Amino acid sequence: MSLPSDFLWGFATAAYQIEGSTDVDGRGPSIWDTFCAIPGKIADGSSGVVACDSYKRTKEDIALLKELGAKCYRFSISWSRVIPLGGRNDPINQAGIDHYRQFVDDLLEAGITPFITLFHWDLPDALDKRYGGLLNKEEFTADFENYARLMFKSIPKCKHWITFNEPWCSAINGYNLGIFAPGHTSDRNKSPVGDSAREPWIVGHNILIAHGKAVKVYREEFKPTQGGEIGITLNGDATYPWDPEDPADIEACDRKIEFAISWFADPIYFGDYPASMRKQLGERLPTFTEEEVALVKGSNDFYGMNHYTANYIKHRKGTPPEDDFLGNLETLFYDKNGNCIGPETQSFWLRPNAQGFRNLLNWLSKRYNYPKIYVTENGTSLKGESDLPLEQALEDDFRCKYFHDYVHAMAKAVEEDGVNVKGYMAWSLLDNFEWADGYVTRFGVTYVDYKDNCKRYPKKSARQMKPLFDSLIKKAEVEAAEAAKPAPAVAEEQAEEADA
Ligand code: GBH
Repeated sequence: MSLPSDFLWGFATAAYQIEGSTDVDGRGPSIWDTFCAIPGKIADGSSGVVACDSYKRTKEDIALLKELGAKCYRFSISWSRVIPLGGRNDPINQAGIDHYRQFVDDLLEAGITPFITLFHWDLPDALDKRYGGLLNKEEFTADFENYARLMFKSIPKCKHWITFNEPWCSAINGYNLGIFAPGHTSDRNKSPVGDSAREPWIVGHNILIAHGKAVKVYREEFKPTQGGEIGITLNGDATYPWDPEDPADIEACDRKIEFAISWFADPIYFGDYPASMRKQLGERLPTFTEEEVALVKGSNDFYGMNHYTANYIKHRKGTPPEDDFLGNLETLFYDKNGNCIGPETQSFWLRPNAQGFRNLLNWLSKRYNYPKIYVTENGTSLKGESDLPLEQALEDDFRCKYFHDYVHAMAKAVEEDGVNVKGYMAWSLLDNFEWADGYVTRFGVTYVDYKDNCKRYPKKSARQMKPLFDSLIKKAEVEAAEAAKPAPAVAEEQAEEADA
């Protein structure tokens, strides 16, 4: 037993991936509605119009969470449901607010702790059209602040807030590769607009400022009375040197994590971007004004960690191309000696390697002085899962092993390395709309039968979670007894004193 008795575990989802009902109750369109409508952007030509139909099935989803024994649930709010046009001078939509308020009430009623993500990539489309969305610092950060305040005020019972999910993905996938909404890239075969060498760094900067503004609002106007906590969720993969003997590969391993995680975490914990990024990107990386440093530095009550996979890292020589975002290196599945990082999945980028999770937990904890961590996503797809008949898909032993290995690696990091993890949310409660991959890639512990009215069938992995965490979380009585026990050395001394 190595996880603390107050450890929270559960599942995560995101609004656009599960809700459907995109034109119900006054919801305005988001950039994902617009993006999905462009032919060729989504692998199976699909969209989130129906998804898992979760907007209409909140009771059913909560019953499922309860059945699986979940202690917490992370979901995101669709901004354009609560402010259909998104802006601070635009009308608010009470029906949207009431929906999420009720959902939180129902979760709490079921004994499940809500974690709310304010922004999981689905910007109101009107803001993109009005002023360029995430690219516009003044407008975007003011509108996000306004939206955040509205949600803090409307849902006082929620005690765990996440400002942004994976800003890396919004910036790189949305403004460099162009594979996510709004699809900007320098590649004119893919998009008429975009500057892959500049826009991602501007977007990343603006997200940090928006995060800082929302945190300030929460801390000044709500935290004193509501008593909750707020942080950001960052994605990052683990790294191993391609050639363990080559110092340049070892250095590139750190640089890879800096370009993925420290891009956001360094400003939040230290007040500035990593030196490695400044060195490579020069003036293309924005600089923080004093006022911005004051907003961003120290703005995490906890670190939200999304983690899935690992890579071997090989450094590159010479000057990187202007649109490079990795840090002048290659990410590989095989090392110099032919070792493979892990088995294939349905996702080209994902290969299980649980030791990497433990390594990265340590890397983060050392760099940022052992912050409180919530693992806000961790999970896997399975190669060919969508081709399996239902009965076989439910026997997802590969996913069971993934969760077993990753959760044990995390528990070891807590027990033996002193890492401060307080919660874990598996991705995902349901098979759902996997962004540019559409519905072909499944990440759920619950099978969703899209051909039969989105019926839900828990897979083996869904049922495995409770026993897995029960075996690792200390019982409160045991923990209290342990804490009350004097340390062994002291006990010995006391025994000697008693003898004398
Ligand atoms: C998460 O992102 C999302 O938060 C969630 O919505 C999604 O459904 C889930 O994971 C599963 O995909 O080789 O440079 O292209 C995943 C994190 C980070 C994974 C970037 C893909 C690509 C790295 N992503 N990564 S690259």
